[in-house]
Amino acid sequence: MKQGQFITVEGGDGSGKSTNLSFVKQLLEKSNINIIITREPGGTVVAEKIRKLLLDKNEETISEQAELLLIFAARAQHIHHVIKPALAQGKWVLCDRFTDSTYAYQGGGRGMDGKLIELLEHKVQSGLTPDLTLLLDIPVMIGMNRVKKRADLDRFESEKKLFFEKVRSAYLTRAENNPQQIKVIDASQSLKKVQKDIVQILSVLTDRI
Ligand code: Z5A
Repeated sequence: MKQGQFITVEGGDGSGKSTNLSFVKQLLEKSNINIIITREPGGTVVAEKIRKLLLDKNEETISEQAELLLIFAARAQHIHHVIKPALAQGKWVLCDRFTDSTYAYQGGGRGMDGKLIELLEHKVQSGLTPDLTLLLDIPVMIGMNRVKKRADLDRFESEKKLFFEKVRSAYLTRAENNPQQIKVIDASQSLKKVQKDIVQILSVLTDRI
């Protein structure tokens, strides 16, 4: 049975998820919370292999359906081996991306059927959803400029601006429809201001324990 809290960090490319994950962990550890950091796609040996398949530029193109199924295959492994056992032990789980990414990238970006995503979510997660999601929202061009400095762009990072506009818009629609779970943070602010907002949101959660 679930006991710990499940927190996810979401956002478009260059929104600062990686930068802020360890900040969130440190913050929660100050409140004596036992927390693990993990990520999607990935988090287990098999799921990390699937991640590599998804992110690498392969000779053979990956169809949209194969991409969606691979993401949920990785998620099934991750939930079974990492997320559920940790929550059952009373640990908090801090995850870099989860199913909101699927609604944003595959649903919004690729235009895949939201009903199919919902069906897979239902089957694979059996009701497991994040208690809190920090959505780092950033205008596409600002995010892209931050990421552009990287040497090699992966399969997703190589998509065009329109794809990321659709991703952002799908994220914001999800946040509008799930205001209790998804808290939107303006990630174009300075890091100091972003982290101030994070502290404020998390203080509500830690006050409840
Ligand atoms: N994907 C999917 O399609 N469907 C799914 O269901 C799931 C995932 C789960 C891998 O994700 C890909 O998988 C992802 C979607 C797809 N594709 N993309 N693209 P990932 O999380 O591993 O990859 P990512 O989105 O590229 O994240 P990242 O590499 O970790 O970047 P980030 O977390 O968004 O940003 P960052 O590395 O923390 O920051 C980028 C730079 O900006 C860095 O130099 C920072 O120092 C700087 N930065 C950060 N914050 C600030 C502020 N506030 N001001 C100025 N500069 C800043």
